[in-house]
Amino acid sequence: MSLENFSVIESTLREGEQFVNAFFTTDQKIRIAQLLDQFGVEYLELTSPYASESSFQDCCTIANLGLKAKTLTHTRCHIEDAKRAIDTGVDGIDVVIGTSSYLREFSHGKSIDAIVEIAQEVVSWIKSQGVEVRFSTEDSLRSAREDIFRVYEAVDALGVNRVGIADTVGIGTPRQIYDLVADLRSRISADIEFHGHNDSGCAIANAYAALEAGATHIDTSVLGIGERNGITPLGGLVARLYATDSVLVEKYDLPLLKELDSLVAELVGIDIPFNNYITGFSAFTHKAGIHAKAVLNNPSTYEALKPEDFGLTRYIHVAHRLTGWNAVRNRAEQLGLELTDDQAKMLTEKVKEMADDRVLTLDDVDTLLRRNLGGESADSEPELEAVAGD
Ligand code: HCA
Ligand code: CU
Repeated sequence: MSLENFSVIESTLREGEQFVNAFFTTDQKIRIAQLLDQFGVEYLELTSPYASESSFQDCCTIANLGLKAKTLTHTRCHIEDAKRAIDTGVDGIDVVIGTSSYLREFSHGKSIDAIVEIAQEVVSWIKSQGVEVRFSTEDSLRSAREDIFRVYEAVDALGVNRVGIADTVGIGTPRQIYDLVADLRSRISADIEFHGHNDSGCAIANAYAALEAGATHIDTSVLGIGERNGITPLGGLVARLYATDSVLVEKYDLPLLKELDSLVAELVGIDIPFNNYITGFSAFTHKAGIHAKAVLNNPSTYEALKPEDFGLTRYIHVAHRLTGWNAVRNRAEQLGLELTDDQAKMLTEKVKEMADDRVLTLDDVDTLLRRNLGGESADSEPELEAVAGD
């Protein structure tokens, strides 16, 4: 199992550019690349230089930024594409060809024999140029296993650095991925990369299963952006690995995740989803009174991830009818107000009463606390109209 020894191939600047809203200027690509490099990803995958003239120029620019991360570009399995890729100065080339019957029939029209032949030609040529080469079979999950293994074994014999399994349509389950990777692991010596789409919600679990089965490289993008609903998100993979053992991701500058997610969300014109791993706005918010009480005593009761390790803070949501008196008292303490147990319980009942009528704000609760503890008797009825304040 290679959980201890994995690398991220960060593909925001390749797969991510295939997200419907994505258009990155050169400067924006540089910002993304530099921030990902600072975060500590091991590889950056860049759009094929064959895609357009500025894609070529941007590839050259990023390959020459002097980043710690290795730069890769992504190409079809053609010698001309590979030549153009070499001209950019990247550290490696990720080659891909479709092996499923769908793609063989409706995309490039090649037989498996023809794929093996061209794969050998392209991989040998790239190797002769002294850069890393990865060979991946697009739509691996809907390809016949004997077909993809023939291709992988042929390129493995040539000394390819990595072979890639691509769940192009997001159809695989963790068990299928585990089984496929484990089988492949026993047949070849090259490293194994996994690229998984999220159409059916398994992209993170599948990436994790691939690592458990012996894969060493996982493709990600920031927020998971990519074709359709995207691929394994960088933050989600980090959350998954951290929850297993935070040591696994200590090599990364975790507080930069928030900046990365915010930057990419802004550049592609979306919000960070509320339920996003680590950086979603409610990722560290506790609401029900029972949860709040336990979290105030020991955050691990309801937190698998420590917000402080990501430069974030937890939030106890007080102003609602599920609240509890420990949470209310804690809020009072934050305001510098001392509450006896009885006062806390009585004021909590008032919060619940008010919250049964309408949505409360934290200001409402603060006003109630201040009124009742700032001189006025705790028994006096809060002026609900005035407290509403909105
Ligand atoms: C693509 C398809 C791809 C390739 C993945 C890979 C996929 O847009 O070229 O190179 O391993 O999902 O199959 O992203
Ligand atoms: Cu993809």
